[in-house]
Amino acid sequence: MSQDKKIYFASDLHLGLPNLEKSLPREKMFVSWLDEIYPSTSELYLLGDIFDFWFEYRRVVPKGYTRFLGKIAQFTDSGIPVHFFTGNHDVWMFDYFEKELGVTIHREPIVRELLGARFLLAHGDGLGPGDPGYKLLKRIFTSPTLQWLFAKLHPNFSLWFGNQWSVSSRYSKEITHNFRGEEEQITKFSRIKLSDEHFDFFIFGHWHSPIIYPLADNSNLTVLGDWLVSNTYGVWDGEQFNLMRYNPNGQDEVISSASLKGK
Ligand SMILES: [Mn+2]
Repeated sequence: MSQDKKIYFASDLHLGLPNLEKSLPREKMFVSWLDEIYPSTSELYLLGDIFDFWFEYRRVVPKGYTRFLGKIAQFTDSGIPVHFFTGNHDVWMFDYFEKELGVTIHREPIVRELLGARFLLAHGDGLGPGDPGYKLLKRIFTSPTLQWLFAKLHPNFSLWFGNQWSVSSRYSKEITHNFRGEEEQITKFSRIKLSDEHFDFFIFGHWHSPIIYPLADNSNLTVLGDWLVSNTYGVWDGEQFNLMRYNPNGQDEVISSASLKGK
């Protein structure tokens, strides 16, 4: 890898799961990873489900996460762009993080040219053909009316309720999802995109199984994994994309890599 600055990708921290106390060691580990990458980071992408449940009121936000939020502020205050994607668990991040932390929030997949390669980045839920039930649920969750009504609830109740809902939702139970290759919605989605235009890398969170899956000779799909079991992240230096496992006590382990090939 070159010594130049790199772009880092991580997702599915699920901070707060199952409660603040038990999530604290995970938060501290993630912050120590952020400390390690800080000197070499040119940009940081967090691809969703950062929080297991998040809902912000106009004047009130959930307790906790101060170490994580402070570290993110250190990145943005020193001019490193940080991107938050909303996941299916933290779809209700409104403008607090943009105003307070200076991060950019993305609610839809984005296309980016990063150090000479074309990326499509998304959390990964509700993409591709099919799954009408989930897509309907997502429409309900993003409805301004429902959000307005939810904000009328007392925070002690709404945040308790949201946390209960989140812990019992199917994605918390299915922590280790086995990637099923061509069967996956994100694979189908990526292939449809790829038939229109070229992408070197598709990067997703959501599925909690760290993998680089080749779509074509010069195009790869990555699922970043999570910080509940895998502690994995992606790093791109302009030549090679590595999927890595963070080791707080030594060298990080390379799980899989893909290099940029001629288009
Ligand atoms: Mn998740």
